[in-house]
Amino acid sequence: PDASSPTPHVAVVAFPFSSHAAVLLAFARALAAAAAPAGATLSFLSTAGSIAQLRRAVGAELPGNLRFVEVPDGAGPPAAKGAVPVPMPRQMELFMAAAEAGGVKAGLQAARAAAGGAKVSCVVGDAFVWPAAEAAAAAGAPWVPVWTAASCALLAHLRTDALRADVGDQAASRAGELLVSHPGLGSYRVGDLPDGVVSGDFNYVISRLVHRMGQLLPRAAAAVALDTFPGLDPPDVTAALDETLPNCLPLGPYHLLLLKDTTDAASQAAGDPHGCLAWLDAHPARSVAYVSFGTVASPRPDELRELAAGLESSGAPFLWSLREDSWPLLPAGFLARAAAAGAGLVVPWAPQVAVLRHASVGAFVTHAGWASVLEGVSSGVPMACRPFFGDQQMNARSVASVWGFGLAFEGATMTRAGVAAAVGELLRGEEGARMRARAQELQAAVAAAFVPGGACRRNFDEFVQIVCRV
Ligand code: U2F
Repeated sequence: PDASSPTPHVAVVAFPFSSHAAVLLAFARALAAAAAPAGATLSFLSTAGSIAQLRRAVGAELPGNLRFVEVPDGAGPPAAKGAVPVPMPRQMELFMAAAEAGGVKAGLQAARAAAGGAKVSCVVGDAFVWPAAEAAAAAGAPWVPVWTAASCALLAHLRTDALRADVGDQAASRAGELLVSHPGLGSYRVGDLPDGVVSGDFNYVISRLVHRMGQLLPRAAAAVALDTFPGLDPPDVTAALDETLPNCLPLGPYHLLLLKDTTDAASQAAGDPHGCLAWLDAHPARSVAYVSFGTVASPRPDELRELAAGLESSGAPFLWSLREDSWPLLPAGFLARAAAAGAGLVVPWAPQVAVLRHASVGAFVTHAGWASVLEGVSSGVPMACRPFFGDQQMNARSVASVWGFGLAFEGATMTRAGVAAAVGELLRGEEGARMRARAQELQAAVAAAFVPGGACRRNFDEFVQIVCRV
């Protein structure tokens, strides 16, 4: 671009909790690289605490045209924060209240100041942070939200008012009923809907923010990035989204945007302090069960012990990413037995993307968080789902009944026998082989979408063009 014409200044607004901010930063890094030829600069807006965490995670790897800009966390000055840790839902409430009360607007002003006065020309952001829509409008910039969960969950949030009108107070008695009168949702039961849509606490911070987001998206978004790829969502889901939202761009799994192609896992294998990959190297192909429940969910102590016993009795080697505060809850002698026999490795954190791509991993026991489902399927690994909250039940339903590349634990609970049977089926069973074949089909679809000129690459190019308009 010549020096006299304005260059794009893109603000990227994060939801600074769970895995959301890290996913959005990966997205923003890909955007920064792709938008560099247009002379674009990016301001990544998050809270001070989240920025510190992200800096630790990415180290020196930030692109030169991306800078962090702080937005208020709503918790007040450090002195007022006190010694008692604030529970996560309360932190989210404080953040959203601050965002709504001008926090995003202030962030956009700070971004402008940090960029030498360059006006923000587009506001991209985690769709959760709906106050970004108003802040963008006030700044005269388009709002281009990024959805980080499944398409079917987005559909549920877009249709929340209609779903509530339909289901009323009968969510429990109608839990098994298919949602056939709601476009795109006909494969899901009332009981599969995300918490806070027709049941659960409508006042919970996430319930409120996704409800408001669903109302705003159709009229306020200029385009919407979807964390999916062509071939994954059934046609009725795609059609229902296309009908409701402007410029839906499926361009996920987002973690692949940063890679040259889907086999370029080496760049993501950095940071394996617990030696997971070396441990996997010592096991035969497709023999290991990998277990992780993401960044928030924790099984109850009794269920954790059932899972541990089930893994042991499956006879399969297992790699388990388990937060250290849960280790004391494991059955007596479990860790020692696992280590002695080389049968199991329990770590506080695993490089999950690289782990799932490792040839030794043949099964994935997961909470069905959306990033995990996508990482599993794009590695061709079948999964057993134990959903906990939010959208996880809906994702588990998709995995087991819509896509067929995995199963869901009966009664959504893990028992010793259930875990042993699920792991055995996925690694050695006939049904498991069909699930693996289905996962591998979709793995091939992801790979095709991410070659140069593939569908997701083209959609990302279109996304870049939209957000770089000045
Ligand atoms: C919330 O998701 P979570 O953070 O609980 O779960 P995921 O969406 O599956 O994301 C977890 C990420 O953390 C990574 C893993 C995923 O990218 O690779 N990870 C890792 O690298 N190593 C580990 O040892 C453990 C995890 C929410 F709970 C879900 O219901 C939503 O679907 C999701 C998206 O909105 O956000």
